[in-house]
Amino acid sequence: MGILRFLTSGESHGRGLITVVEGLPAGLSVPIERLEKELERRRRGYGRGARMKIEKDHLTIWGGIWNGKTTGAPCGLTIENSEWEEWRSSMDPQSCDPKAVKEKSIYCPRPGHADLPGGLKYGHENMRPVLERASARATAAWTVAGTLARLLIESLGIEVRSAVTSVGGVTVKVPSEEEEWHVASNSPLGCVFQTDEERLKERIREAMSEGDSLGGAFVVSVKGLPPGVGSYVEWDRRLDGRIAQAMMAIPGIKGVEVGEGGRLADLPGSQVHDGIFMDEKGRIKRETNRAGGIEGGMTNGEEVLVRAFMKPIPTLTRPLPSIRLDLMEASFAHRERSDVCAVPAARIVAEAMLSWVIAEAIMEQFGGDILEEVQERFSSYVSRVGRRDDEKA
Ligand code: EPS
Repeated sequence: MGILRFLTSGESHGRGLITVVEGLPAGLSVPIERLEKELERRRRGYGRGARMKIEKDHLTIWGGIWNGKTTGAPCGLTIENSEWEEWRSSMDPQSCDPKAVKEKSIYCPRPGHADLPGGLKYGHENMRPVLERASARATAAWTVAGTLARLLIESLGIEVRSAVTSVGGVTVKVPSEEEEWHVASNSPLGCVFQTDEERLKERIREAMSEGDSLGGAFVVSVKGLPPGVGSYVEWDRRLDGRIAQAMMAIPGIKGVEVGEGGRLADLPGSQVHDGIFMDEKGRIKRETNRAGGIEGGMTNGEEVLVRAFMKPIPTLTRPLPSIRLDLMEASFAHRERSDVCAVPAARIVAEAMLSWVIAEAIMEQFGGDILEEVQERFSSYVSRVGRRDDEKA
């Protein structure tokens, strides 16, 4: 059992979502507006479906937060689904209307979705219960948990941001300076330049008109970490391994890279590793950051850079071949309201999940019951080892 943990419950078209976060220190300020802001960022982005215009993500805090601060008790939060009353007859936990259930039933699994293996695994010929849970809707609840973690690491001077790097094969400029990161973080599509944003929109419109869907890639950056967060001593303490797990858990993510990632496999060591030198004040510096801020499963004090690659959404308006499971005959995959591209939303979920992993590692290393204790332990460690990316300024 980790020091910090979270669980969620809820279906995409059920009453709503529940998040319970346990292990946060007491005394952490939790402005509900901040949680709402991250949920709003996750809803934005060109290419999302009609649902995102309807959904309000109405958030309620049930416990663990008192007078704006954590108490040390588990934090329980819910998000209501805006359309619950419309879905109630087919989604009621106790008694559904058989006619409504029939109308919403799904017998033709979508290639690329959890429908088929999930239906076989849990014995659902009508795969409605599978897609209700194997839905990107769940990531709203993850965003709540990750934002609580983010508030904790932000209180230690650690910053998380992200940018979209491609959609459907169209690549855009990756931020390199602070101001660019700021612009990309606030842009609905995660771009530095308006012209790039237009190019991505154009690509999404094209896919939409063809009844298709698109994937893409994004990068998440963490600034302000000292060297030595995570560890090399056992496989499950290695920070890059934990980051990869959290990123791969986001629906649709098929690959994760730290720093230059896979591109490093083709180069000789002399062109890969980041030379170490001392500046005029005797401080340890790096010439480059191809390692993406992680060496030996630990942060090395440079900016942590994580890239993730997302496959296109499996729900297609022009569906692929499938079979009808109840009749065992050839058919086409199920179609329903969906997004065309969820890459800009996934990068917000990735910010939250990366915050979560960093917060977990920090609580393991510097944890305490009270925020001030965590801050004191963290800052005494930082004064010993330094915080290299700060020193660049
Ligand atoms: C989703 C399909 C769409 C998305 C949904 C995930 O919802 P619906 O089927 O109700 O139109 O909008 O994403 C969210 C609800 C969300 O909050 O991200 C799917 O099939 O996974």
